[in-house]
Amino acid sequence: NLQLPLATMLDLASGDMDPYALVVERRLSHMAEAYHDRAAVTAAAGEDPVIYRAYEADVPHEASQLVYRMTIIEPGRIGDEFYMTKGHHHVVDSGEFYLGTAGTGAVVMQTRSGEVRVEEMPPGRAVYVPPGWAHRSVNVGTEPFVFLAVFFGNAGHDYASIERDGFAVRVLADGDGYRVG
Ligand code: M6P
Ligand code: ZN
Repeated sequence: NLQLPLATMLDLASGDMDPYALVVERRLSHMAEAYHDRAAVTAAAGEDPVIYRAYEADVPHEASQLVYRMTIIEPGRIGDEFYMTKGHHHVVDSGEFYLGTAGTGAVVMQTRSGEVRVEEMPPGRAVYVPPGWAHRSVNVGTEPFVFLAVFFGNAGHDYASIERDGFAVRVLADGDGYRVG
C-alpha cells in the first residue's frame, strides 16, 4: 500500500494552502512569556491577538516523510519586540528548509552552546537551518510575513528549552527598521 502523491496549491502572497490538513494558530496567550516587555504583554493580553498561523499539507509525521507548512506571522509588536514564533529545537536533530514568500522577516537561529545567526527572508530567499540550530521567525515589516518550511516528518518540536531559556538575542524595533539586541 504505497502512499499516493500529493499536490497542494500554495498562495505565496497570502500563505493560504489548499488543501491543508492542519492549521496552527498561536495567540499572545500561548507564548506571553516569550516577550520581554511585561507591561506591554499585560496591555495586549485582553485583546490576545493572533500572532501567527500555519497551514500544513497532509503528510504523515513519520521518518522519511517531508512535512511542509506555510506560516503567516502578522505584523505587530509587543512593546518594542516584533511578533515572532515560539521557536524550537527538533526532537530528532535534523535540518529545515525555509523560503520567504511575502513580507519582511528574518529567522533567528541558535545552537545549544549559544552561537547565534540571524538571516533575513525576503521573498525568494531560501535559508537552510542545519541540524542543531533552534529557529524562531520574526516579522520585522508592516505586512504579513509569509514563508514556506519543509522538515522531516519525525523531526518533532522541542519547545521546552526555548520556553525555559529563550533566545540569546531579541529582534527589536529601531526607527523604521530593526536591530538585533
Ligand atoms: C515553521 C516551521 C514549523 C513551525 C512553525 C511555527 O512553519 O518551523 O515547524 O511549527 O514555523 O513555529 P513554532 O512551532 O516554533 O511555533
Ligand atoms: Zn523546525
